[in-house]
Amino acid sequence: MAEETIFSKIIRREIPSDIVFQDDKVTAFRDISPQAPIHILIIPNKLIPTINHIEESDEALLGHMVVVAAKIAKQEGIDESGYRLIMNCNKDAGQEVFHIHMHLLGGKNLGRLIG
Ligand code: D5M
Repeated sequence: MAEETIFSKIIRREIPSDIVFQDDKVTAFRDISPQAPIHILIIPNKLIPTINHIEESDEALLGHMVVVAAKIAKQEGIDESGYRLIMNCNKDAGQEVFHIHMHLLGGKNLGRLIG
């Protein structure tokens, strides 16, 4: 069994956080250390430690995370100006919290990441 992280407490609302969306599958909340004017994390309610732990049966869940991210981008008014979704896996990508999360970043020109 993987160890719970602080994100499980956020999902259960045991510690304060700025939740912008929650349903039976995912929770989305503002990042405590924002790297852009809008920085929201979308996480599955079930604990999956890293991208490497995603199973085929999780495909719909991962798709739902992207659908929710797009809805939140619209809600935040950045769907037309643009935004970036990022998921980090393990050390070289700088993953700090071992409960997968999708970073939704926007609200400014983020520059080019690749190319
Ligand atoms: O990103 C982990 C992210 O999680 C990082 O941007 C800070 C954020 N974080 C950590 N603790 C909290 C709480 N309590 N609320 C909101 N955001 C939090 P990674 O991709 O693992 O580097």
